[in-house]
Parts: sequence; C-alpha cells; structure tokens
Amino acid sequence: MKLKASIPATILTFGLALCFASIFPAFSRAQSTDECKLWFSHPATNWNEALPVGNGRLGAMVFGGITEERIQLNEESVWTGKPADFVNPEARAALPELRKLLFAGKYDDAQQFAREKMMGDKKVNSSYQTLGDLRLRFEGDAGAASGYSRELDLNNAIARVAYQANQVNFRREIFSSAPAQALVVRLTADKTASLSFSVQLSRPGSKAAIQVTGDEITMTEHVGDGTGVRMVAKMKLLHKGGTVQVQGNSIRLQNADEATILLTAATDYAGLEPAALAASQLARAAAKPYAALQQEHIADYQQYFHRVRLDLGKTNASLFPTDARLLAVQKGNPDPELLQLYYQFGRYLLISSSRPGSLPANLQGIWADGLTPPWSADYHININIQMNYWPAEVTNLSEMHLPFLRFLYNMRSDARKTALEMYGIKGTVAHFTTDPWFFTEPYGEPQWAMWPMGLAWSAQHLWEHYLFTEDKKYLAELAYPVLKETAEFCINWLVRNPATGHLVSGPSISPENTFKTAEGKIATMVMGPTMDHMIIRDLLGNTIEASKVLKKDAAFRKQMEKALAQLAPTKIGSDGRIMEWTEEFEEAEPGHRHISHLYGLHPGRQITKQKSPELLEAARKTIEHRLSHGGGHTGWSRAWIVNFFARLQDGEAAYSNLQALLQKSTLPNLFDNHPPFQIDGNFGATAGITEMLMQSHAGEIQLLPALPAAWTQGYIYGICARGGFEADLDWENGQLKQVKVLSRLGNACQLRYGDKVISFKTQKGKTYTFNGELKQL
Ligand code: FUC
Repeated sequence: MKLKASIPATILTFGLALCFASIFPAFSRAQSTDECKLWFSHPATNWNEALPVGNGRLGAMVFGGITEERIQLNEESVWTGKPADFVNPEARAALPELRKLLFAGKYDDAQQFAREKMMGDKKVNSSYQTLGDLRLRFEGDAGAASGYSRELDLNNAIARVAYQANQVNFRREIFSSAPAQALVVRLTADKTASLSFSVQLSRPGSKAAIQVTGDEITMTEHVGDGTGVRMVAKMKLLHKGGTVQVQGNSIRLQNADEATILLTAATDYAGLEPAALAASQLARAAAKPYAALQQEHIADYQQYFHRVRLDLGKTNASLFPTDARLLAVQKGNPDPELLQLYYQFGRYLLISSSRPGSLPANLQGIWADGLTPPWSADYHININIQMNYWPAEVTNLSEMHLPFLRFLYNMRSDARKTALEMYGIKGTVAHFTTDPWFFTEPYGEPQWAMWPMGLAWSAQHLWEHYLFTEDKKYLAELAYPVLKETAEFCINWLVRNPATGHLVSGPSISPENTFKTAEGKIATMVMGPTMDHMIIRDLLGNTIEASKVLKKDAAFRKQMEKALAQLAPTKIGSDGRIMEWTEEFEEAEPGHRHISHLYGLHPGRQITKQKSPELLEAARKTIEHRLSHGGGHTGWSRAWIVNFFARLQDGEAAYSNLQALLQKSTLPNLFDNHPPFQIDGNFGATAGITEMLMQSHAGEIQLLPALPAAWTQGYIYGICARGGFEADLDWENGQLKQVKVLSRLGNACQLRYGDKVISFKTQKGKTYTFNGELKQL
C-alpha cells in the first residue's frame, strides 16, 4: 500500500479563519476548524491511534483503514456482573480491635487483621466490555491509494477518512448522534458505482449470536457467559445504486454510488427490552435522510462545544499531522496550539462520554476494547472518577456533570447497607471503587480498599454543582440527601485519638500510599490519614452550608459543627511538608502518584494563599519532594500536579508539567496514557488549564492566576465561576487586557487580578466589562 501524506484542503482557509477570529471574537465561540482537528496521514495501526466518537452512551473508535475499516464499538452499559453484597461478616465486631492495634502502632499486625476481617469476598466479577466491531472490507485495488487523511473534527464531532484510488476520491464520515441515538457511517465516492464492500458485525472472543437478514445485521449476547447484561446491536445498510447480497455473516454491497450504515445498540441494564429499543432507534434513524441526521447531530453537539473558545498563541503547527506535532513536543518544541487542541479534546471527550441520562464516564470514558479492559474500566472513586468531572463546571459543561451526580444518588441504598453491616453506623459509605451496580464494600488489599472516603470525596461534586448553578430544586432533591447521609456516616465514624484528643478517621489509608514502620516493615493503614480529614472537613462544611440554604436540619447542623471543631488539623512536618499521616513516617515510595494529603489545595479549598500561606508553602514543598523522587509518572498524577501548581499560582511549574504530560503521558490520538490509556488525565489537564487562567474557589474570581510566560497573548471565552458567572478573558504581553463577566444569577461579584480587587453588584443576565486595571468600561 502506497500512501502519500496530504494536507487537508481546509487548511488553505486557515489564514482567513484566523483573521475573522481576531476581528470578531465575540460573535461566536466556535474555534476555527483547523485549530480544532486531530488529523493523521495514515490509518490507525493500533487502538491508541484510532479516533473516538461518542454520544455519551454509544461510542466508537475509528481506525480508518483503506482495504479494511475497523470501527470498534462501545455501549456504556455493556457490563458483566450484577448487584452483589459482600460485606465481611466479621468486620463490625473486628472494628474496635483494629482501631486499638493502630492506635498502639501495631501497623503490621493491623494489616493482616484487616485483610482477614474487613475485606469482603467479591465473588461476582464485573467488567465493562466492548460491544464489538463493525468491519468494512473494500473491494478493488487499494494498493494504488494516495492522498490519505484521517481526522477528528472537534467542531462537528465527526471523524473523517479521505483518499484517492483508481482516480476516484473516496470519503467516509462517522459520528455518534445523541438525537438519533445511533452511530452513523457515511461512504461516498466522486464517481458513480465505485463503492463495493462487505460489512460485518462481530464480537471477538465472545459467544455473540449474529443474524443477517436483507440489509440488516443483529448481534445479541447475554454478556459475561450469562452473568451480565443482555445486549443487542443492530446495523442497517442503506445505499444509492448498486446491489446488496447476504454472504454468510456479512452483507455485500457492489457498485453503489453512496452508502450509509446505521448502528444502534441497547442493553437491559435499565430494565428495558434491548431488542425492541435498538430496533425502534434503528427504524427512526433510517427514516431520516443522511443530511438531516448530520445536521441534527451537529446542532445538538455544538450547543455544548461552542460555549468555550481558547487561544494560547498562534503558529502554523496545525499544518502538520497531530502525531508529528506530538513528536515535536516530545523533542522539546512547544506547540501552544496543540495544548489548545488537547484542551478542546478534553471538552469533546466529556460531551461524548457523559450526557444527562447516561452512566458516568468510566476509567476510559466509554471507549474500551476487548472483554477485559484494564481495571475493568470501572468507576474508581479514590481519584479517577472525580478527576473525570473536574472540567465539567469550569469549562461550561455543567449538564455533563449530572450522570456522575445522579450515580452518587443511586449509590445510597448499597452505601447505607455497607455502613450499617460493616461498621454499625448510620449513613452512607463507599470505598475505593464501584461498578454500575453500585457496590460499596471493600475487597482485595487494605492498601487500596480500606478507605471509607470514596463517597465522601465524590459528594464534593454535589455541592460544587450547586455553587455554579444555585439550583435549589436540585440541591433539595438530589444533592442534599447524599450530602446529609454521607456526613452522618462521617460524624459517627470519627473517633477520639487518645494521644491528641482530636477526632480522627480510621482504620483508613492515604490512598494507595505506603510507609515504613519502626520495624522496617511496609504498612498502609493508620488512624487519621490527613486526606480523610480534609475530605470530611469539606463535606461537613458543605453540608452545613446546604442545610442553611435549604433551611433545615438545625440540630444535625449543630452536630456537624461540633465534629468540625474537634477534627484533627492539617499539620506541617519537621521537613516543612504537609504531613500525610498523624506521624512522620518515612514513605516507602517517596514519588508516589497519589498526593492525597494535598486534597485541601485541590480539588478542595482549605489551603489558599489568602487563608493559609504557611500551608500553601508546605504544599509546594510536598509536591516538589514528590517530583524530585520521580513523581508525576502516571498521566492522571501529572494532571493533578498541573492543578496543584495552578492553585499555587505558579504558572511556570504548571506549564512545565503540562509539557511533561504531552511528552511522557500522551498517546498518538491524544488519549492520556496512565499507562495504559486512562481518560482521567485528559480531563484533569483540561481542568488544570482552566485553573491556570481563572479560579473561583476562594470566594472571589481570580483572573490569570497562573499564566505562564509562554502564553504571551491569548484569550479564553466562556469559562465559568462559582456564583453563576461566565467570563471572557483577553491577555496581551502576559498581562490581563480585558475581562467580560456575564452574571447568570445576579450575585455580587469580586474580581481579583494580582493585588487589584474590585467588588460590584450585578444584575442577572448583564455583562460587565473591565480593563486590565480592573476599571469598568
Ligand atoms: C487508582 C490509581 C491507579 C489507577 C487505578 C485505576 O487506584 O492508584 O494508578 O489509576 O486507580
């Protein structure tokens, strides 16, 4: 196969688009198409080069092959497993003894004891899985193909493939439509009767049944050998010209002018009949012309995507394929437009993997190949799912937060049961990970499992969504019930440390980190890891606020206030770092990826420049220590570090960690590389770039708090701040030039730029404009 790299024709309009962008920046938040494209001059040779499309639920990875196109498919609820209860029956009775061991410093004995008495026996294996593959095999001589390009157009959420062969220009367009709930694959050629291919659905390694009738293929399976959901995928081939024939498990189309393949999929996860659902979705999509399907898809997607526009500096880099640009960055050539693309890719991924009514984005969003993806592509709640949702509010995608928030609400019944059966405590608790059946019990090794803070951390998101929207109905009906029950668990979970008199959390861990005991052994569990207290402080503070907004539960509020006042404080160790545990243990892995004890810096708001400058300094030392011992080596950890430095208002360090993320932890298709692919780093970095440009966690809106020297000139339009504000920021020569603040809710506003501060009252729906001196214009 001979391929010639080509430059898409749209690049020719690049200069023009630029000029319009700078003349009329306020008219549209749509970025120019070339700035918002991933493109490649060759088909994907592996999954990490393929391009993701998705409608929140139905996803696909497009490989773009010439003789064979593989489109790997996903549907968010294709899971093995089922609801399971597996609290260790000895846990409740063992709890006091375990606490005693830990208070006595018998960490090693405690470890063994917890493994036996606290860990549940999770017999039901549950994993997310691929839906299958859609394969097209093209006929004719593809050896002569040239002018190949493959792109993901983030402006329209469409993947495209184009090439010439035998003097014919072939084109493919692939998108996953939310309005149609269907995957759409469109094939055209600029010469009649040139399209000949066969199409097949399969699910490698599984027992899926395939049925081919006329122009439709149906694939069904009770996944996980009958342990999981029942899934159905349906595909229909529509064509203009040519003839269709069933050949075994495939449909063969010959000499067509154009073709459209529609694919729908459903499972019985939500109690619906999947065959009927997939069939009705397919019939509805098939009744619409391609142009209408495309138009409704673009309109639906752009209402979200076009809310934010970013410019970090212009180059001609988008003339080059994305993988070549990434290589250039890896060789030390900065590419501000690649960061802008990475940022918008993060927003694209959130819109494509988390729509209202869907399940939350899992460890891989919705995109996972095979039957056994890494970590089951589950919902880890000790950093990963939270990080997935860090960009939701600030990048103006508040609706995309809802699947996670609803998921937390749905965890309550299992979480209540675990709290009571395992600890004898009222309220709700979850540990380090879960699945779509909401298990909340710990299992496996105490090193990651003995951590009852998964729901408490997640609950922060419930309050944050309220801070951005002030939606009281949502607060009363969805958020507060979870906040309250989780707070209730926490105040009953805390016990008094006999040595200090403070309330502490335990038995618990500082997620996944280990320390050396006096006897030289490696241990994990303690009474009172710093992160737990930071999370509980946040949760109780937020729940107190929520109860005030809703004017309820005054007596419970008093209990929370009392617990808060006695909670163990965050301490600085003799080496100037934030202490991770109650004692100054030596870390077994000083560059560990989890930097849990900085939760108060980010995503929390306990450590701020204004309120706690000493802790802020200690936080810096903590990160630097980790980094100097090889920290930041997983994608998500690096992304968290970007957010930490943004909160430390250190633009240069945030920027160099962003570069490191692109250099060391980014795959050719811009997916984050843990390794392997894990989507949290994409989302974490998108949030981090926003935090560098605007922050609102400390009671005011801080403008350009961590602008690096490399971003001399640029803008960001449409990002959001707590209190219901939407801001457009322009900067020049590294200085704020102008800021426009739209007040959505009519709250009072305080802006800060460096030492300049301005406070003003606002009216709902009005925009306020200031220059770089914060003088109103
Ligand atoms: C957490 C992390 C790992 C990984 C896993 C899915 O437990 O410690 O690095 O990201 O989740």
